[in-house]
Amino acid sequence: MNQAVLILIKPDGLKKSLTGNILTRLSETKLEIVAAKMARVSRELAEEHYKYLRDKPFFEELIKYLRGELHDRKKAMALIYWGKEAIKKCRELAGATNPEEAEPTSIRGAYGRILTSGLYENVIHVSSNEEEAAREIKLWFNPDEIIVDLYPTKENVIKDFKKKVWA
Ligand code: IDP
Ligand code: MG
Repeated sequence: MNQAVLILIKPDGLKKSLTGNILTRLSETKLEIVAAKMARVSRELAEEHYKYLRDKPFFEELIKYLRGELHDRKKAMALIYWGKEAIKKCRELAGATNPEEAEPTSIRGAYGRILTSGLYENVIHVSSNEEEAAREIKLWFNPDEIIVDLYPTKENVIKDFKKKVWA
């Protein structure tokens, strides 16, 4: 069964110029990239993304981290990988949440660090199960930004809808 997984290259990954390295590592999975974009991360998006951690003492710093406020990089790169066992394959390559405990050859083991505050700066996000992947993908992407049909959609007719187009 094909699975979709949301990958985020977090602002520390971008600041350390790791995009190429990370995409090369992920290409080992032979999965297909079905969506990709740079995103500005609003507070609403960051809080919704990490809502299950709302009660943790590091939550506020985690939101700042994902928004790029700790790295002077107000952006993240969002990608969807698609294929067989996509979640397991990508999480294995990413390594453990705590970069000190991650396999040294994993992405987080190689490039992550722990801040003196205790926050894990671990370079990438990878959805951890199918339910989380669906929730996160719908949060970060619109259906027309993804080149395969992942989840059911509906058509909305929006009257007087304003949208920027090329001049
Ligand atoms: P995951 O990213 O491996 O799925 P989650 O538990 O979903 O791990 O945590 C989300 C993010 O929150 C982590 O990637 C890390 O940046 C941060 N984080 C999680 N647990 C801790 C912790 O115990 N201390 C510091 N930061 C943490
Ligand atoms: Mg998680």
